[in-house]
Amino acid sequence: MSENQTRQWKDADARHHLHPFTDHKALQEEGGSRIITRAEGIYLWDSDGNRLLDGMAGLWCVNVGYGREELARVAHDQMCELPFYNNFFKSTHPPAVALSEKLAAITPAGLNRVFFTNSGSEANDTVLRMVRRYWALQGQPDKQVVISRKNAYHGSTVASASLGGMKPIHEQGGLPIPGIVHIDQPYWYGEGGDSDPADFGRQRAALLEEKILELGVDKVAAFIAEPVQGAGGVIIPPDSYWPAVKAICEKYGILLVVDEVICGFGRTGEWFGSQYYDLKPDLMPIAKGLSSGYLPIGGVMVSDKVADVLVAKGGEFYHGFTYSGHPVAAAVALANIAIMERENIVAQVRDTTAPYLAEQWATLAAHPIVGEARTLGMLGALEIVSDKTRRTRFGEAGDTGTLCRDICFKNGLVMRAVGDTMIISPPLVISCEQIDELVGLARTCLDQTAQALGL
Ligand code: PXG
Repeated sequence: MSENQTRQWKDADARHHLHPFTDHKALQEEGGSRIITRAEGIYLWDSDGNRLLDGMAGLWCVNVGYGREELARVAHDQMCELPFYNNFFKSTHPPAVALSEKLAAITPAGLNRVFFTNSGSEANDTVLRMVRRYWALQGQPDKQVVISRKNAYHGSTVASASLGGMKPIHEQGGLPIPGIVHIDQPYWYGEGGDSDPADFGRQRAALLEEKILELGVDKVAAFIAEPVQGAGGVIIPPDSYWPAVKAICEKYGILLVVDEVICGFGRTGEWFGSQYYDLKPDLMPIAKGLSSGYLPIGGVMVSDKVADVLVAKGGEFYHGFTYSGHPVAAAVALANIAIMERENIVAQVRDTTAPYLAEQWATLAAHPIVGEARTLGMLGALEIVSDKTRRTRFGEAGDTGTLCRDICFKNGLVMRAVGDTMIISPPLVISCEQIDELVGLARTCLDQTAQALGL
């Protein structure tokens, strides 16, 4: 691509394109967007011809890697056969049927039905409406409140951003909407101080019980959480956390919603994070890895417990999207799952590449500016600190993360910053040699970050 072409794209982009989660003033001051033009395997190329190792799998989604022509062919064939028909008004089509059957087979036991959406955000909007409908049908219309967690990410629509627990998001636009409350997260490194991680995990789980009792069981509909918080900074809860949360949900009979938008489809080394943590979700939102991001598609897996009520009690659920279960997206998702099965990608992550990543990533903990290096499956985080014992950060929160992220881009690595936590979520097809490359690049970038900080 010529320099001229790149300039034209950047200029047109600056004039006409409002990007998601972007400070446009700052973007333009920095010279505009990076233009990504093609990709193959775990690598991206920009319009200047630079190669980047995509440590984020796009946006936590390209699980089978880039360049899968098979998926393009499936999309092509489905577009020729039936490019669109809806699933409303007593209709459906073969791709939606086949995908729902497949999802029932690969998701945890008891989840046998899917409500299709186009994104994770829409899946979580569906969750909010569905849990309230469930309790209304059960004769308990006052059970309306959903408990979530601070620093959770569940999407960007009004309902899903409200379910999320990110303060800066809530501050724009008067969120959360009523009926959603947030408890503290199980972030031991950031908030656990000197406590024992297992005790801390139990304490943070106990907050759920306290909140249920404070609100009254007759008011609480559900608890929603990601198995491992992704956008919040790859927060891996202490092992004591999930068993305690699960027991509390069971004790009080509130619905457990496990948001698998990031953890689903192999990211943890199991098909679903719920299997990793032995959870039995009542509702399970999915998206991203469902199609490896090749086309937009999401959904909510619905347990027999909930679905049986929705179906048995009858009455219409006034909810759905034009493109719910879009035939082309459904066909591609099905083919994506077929690739994962054929290539044994989940087992390879669990048995080979995730243990290797864990081992190699852990070596970064010795770096002078790394306070903690953690992984779970194909998720990883580095806590950047100025003082390892006190866990103090450099200067303004987030500045060092941004500095390190920019250095990563310059060195051909996509690694994201959440505040001063650096995170990765590479394509699941990354090999051990490529993990060496990823960790080597991360180390170089940490060195250069330390240097830029004057160390
Ligand atoms: N739930 C979870 C757990 C997510 O991570 C959503 C729901 C919403 O999905 P959609 O498809 O509506 O985007 C997500 C999305 C980031 C980042 O910066 C993360 C997401 C989206 C955009 C940016 O890490 N996760």
